[in-house]
Amino acid sequence: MFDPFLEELHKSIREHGGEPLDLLDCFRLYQSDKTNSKIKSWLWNVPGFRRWRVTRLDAGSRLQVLNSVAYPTFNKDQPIMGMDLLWFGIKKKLVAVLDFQPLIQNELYFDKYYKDLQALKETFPEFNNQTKMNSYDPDKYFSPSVLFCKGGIKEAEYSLPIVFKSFLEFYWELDNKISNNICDLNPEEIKKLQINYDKYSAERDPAHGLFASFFGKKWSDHFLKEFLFPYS
Ligand code: BLA
Repeated sequence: MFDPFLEELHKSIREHGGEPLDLLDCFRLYQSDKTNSKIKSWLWNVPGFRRWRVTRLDAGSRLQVLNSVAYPTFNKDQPIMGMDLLWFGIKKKLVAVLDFQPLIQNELYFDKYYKDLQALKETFPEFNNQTKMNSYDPDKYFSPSVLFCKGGIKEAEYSLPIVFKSFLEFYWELDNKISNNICDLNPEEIKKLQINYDKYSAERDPAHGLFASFFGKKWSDHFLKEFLFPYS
């Protein structure tokens, strides 16, 4: 389901000067014969970013996932790129969340970075899911322009490819936005906010139980702490 998106993401990272980094073997690919599922991850060194990770989980018709987070270097106050795409094949259910995850909730910050994302959201009302988030606080590291779709095959096949492509393009363009720091965030503060993002996400991420059920608790704890959210 998500392989074309994975390829597009990796191609786009390479086009922006990204180089693959070495990863522990157990993070690069881990599989469970018992549950017939596998999980692959990549880590990229990308100019302007201190860390860019990508994960693809394949548990057949039960679940397909593409998840990626890009952390800009501490001298830039631009948002963290976060995407979480899930396809529950048996129920034919799509959960797609794509956001420029804001370091702070501030109107000036939103004016600076979110015009394109907001326009994209307005073009695709199916990405304007209004149901309350269960595990996360929408006002913490999510923006008012978050693209959030709970849909089915129609959204997965028709809207998501367009939304995904535009989302990535708009994220790369953030770099071209005036680089002076209008919100007075200095590198020390940016570092703190990014560390808090990892701590907060490690606590809230609804994936942990799911990982444990597919790959066992020991590996899942290791993966969460060392790969997904190393600052947690
Ligand atoms: C939801 N993400 C979920 C859910 C699961 C995962 C199982 C619940 C799905 C449902 O509502 O039925 C799974 N999350 C994963 C997996 C990984 C992961 C497998 O991190 C790791 C490989 N989540 C993110 C990022 C964002 C994000 C970067 O990891 C930001 C865009 C958002 N995921 C996100 C949101 C929900 C979600 C907002 C809905 C949760 C809610 O309703 O509170």
